[in-house]
Amino acid sequence: MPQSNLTDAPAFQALIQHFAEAKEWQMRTLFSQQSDRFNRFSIETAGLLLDYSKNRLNEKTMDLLFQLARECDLESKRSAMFSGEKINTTENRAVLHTALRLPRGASLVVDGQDVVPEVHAVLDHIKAFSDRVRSGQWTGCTGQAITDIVNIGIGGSDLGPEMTCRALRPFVHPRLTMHFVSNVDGHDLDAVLAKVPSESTLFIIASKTFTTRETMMNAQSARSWFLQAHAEPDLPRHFVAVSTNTEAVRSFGIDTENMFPFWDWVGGRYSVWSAIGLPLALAIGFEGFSEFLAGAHAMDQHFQTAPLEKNMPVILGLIGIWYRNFFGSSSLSIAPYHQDLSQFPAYLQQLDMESNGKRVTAAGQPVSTATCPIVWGDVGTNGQHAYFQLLHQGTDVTPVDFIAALKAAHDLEGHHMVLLANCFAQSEAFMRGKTAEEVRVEMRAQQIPDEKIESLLPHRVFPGNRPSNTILMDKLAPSTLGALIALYEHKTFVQGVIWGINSFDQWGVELGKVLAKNIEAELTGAAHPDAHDGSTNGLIARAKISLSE
Ligand code: G6Q
Repeated sequence: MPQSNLTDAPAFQALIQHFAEAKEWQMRTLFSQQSDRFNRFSIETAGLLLDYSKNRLNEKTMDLLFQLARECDLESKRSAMFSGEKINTTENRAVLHTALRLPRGASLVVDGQDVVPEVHAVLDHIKAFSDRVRSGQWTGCTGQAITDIVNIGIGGSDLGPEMTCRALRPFVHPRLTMHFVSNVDGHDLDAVLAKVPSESTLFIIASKTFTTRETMMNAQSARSWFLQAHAEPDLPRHFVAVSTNTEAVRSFGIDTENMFPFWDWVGGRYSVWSAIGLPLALAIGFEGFSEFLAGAHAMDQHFQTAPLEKNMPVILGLIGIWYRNFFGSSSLSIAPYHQDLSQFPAYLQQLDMESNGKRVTAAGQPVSTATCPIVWGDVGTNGQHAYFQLLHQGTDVTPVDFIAALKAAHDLEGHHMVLLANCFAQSEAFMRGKTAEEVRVEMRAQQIPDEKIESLLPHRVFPGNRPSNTILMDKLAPSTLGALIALYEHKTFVQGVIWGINSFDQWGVELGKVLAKNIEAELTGAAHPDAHDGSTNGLIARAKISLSE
């Protein structure tokens, strides 16, 4: 039932009623009443386990949430995405990152054309190129094998390759060092150029449009830097491009033979599976990249075929709806207990907040409920020594997603057990909290006088009942990373469908691409003292004083 207002959906109304009761529940009680709660509220697929038992919900909550998903036509909207319907209506585009992970031989016809052969033609090109670079057959202009790869891109053309290359660090070719430059702030490029030898560095200019100001400026500066030491005909051995804009790539001086294309139906934040993933293929090899795609494809198949009740991305998405729209949680913390996933929270921040940070429905009407929460986080155990204070004892209830790998990729003794123990202990502490009586017993055992105990008591009590999910994998490898990213992509899709928004445009980001142009001209050229508000005029005038010194 496509309702005009989400709040009018019968299941939404039933959830409001149900929440009046559920908000009083204590998870400690739920666990003591249901000894098999872990079995009831956990699911395993595509190499990932999701334990969602430490949440303020029961079977009825989930049933109502599944009903809500059905009333929002989740199943038909899911089919529409997978079959290539133009669900990104404001840009009139299909949304087909899932087609990038289809195996060779599959078929998906969009606008009368099967896209799978094109996808695999680009993958073949990526394979041939990455094999040559990794084997040392592709050399720089002095005949040296490539030692350093610099990806220049921003947003979706940076976060995916950088996050995945970092996540799969143990799989990276030992001769290759990966670098990522995104910020127009010259300190970013300058720091990388200071480290890399021009004769053995390969630059990848990654931009879907090949017009993004930051990327083009960094690319031009990298080109000038290169030409200080080498000649123009040497450029093609050191600069390749990933783009949809052949003309702009050619006029930059890149041989279009070394251009890796993708398509308008691949959104920036969903593009790591396309040629935008070239740095990852170079770093871990094409076989590893194929496993990464296969991991995501396994999650796609699960999402596409499993009933809602046994569907991991659906469950994860609906739990998020429960906290956002009923408990009023305005943020979601991502806590990977894995150093190599240090960029994963930032990656999810873009995926989720750029997709679902919307205030009107796909039909252009104001939404009737809150939409995307703020997504943030950092690796454990580091976060425990910083902002976890607020998560334990602050005034807001912030749901947390814990992510951990059961096996480590190092053999340093003891570390991994300590890491895992901390991960599990934190989710337990969020759930249980610590009652006044438990604090008293603990302090008495430490021989602390009663008077002192009572004065410290309010500070040492933990309310608990704070929800979390835990996602476990055997080890962080190309296939599990692929499945993990796809899990969150589909979770984002599920929530976008419930909120009735277009998760695949980004007009707020487009605005940023044009806003600075006028001010840039004013900073470097003639001032227009009255062009802006008083504050902006004042800042421009003050900057010009320093810039002219
Ligand atoms: C992603 C966004 C945005 C985009 C960048 C880079 O979904 O649209 O982050 O990826 O602005 O754009 P180009 O690849 O066109 O340079």
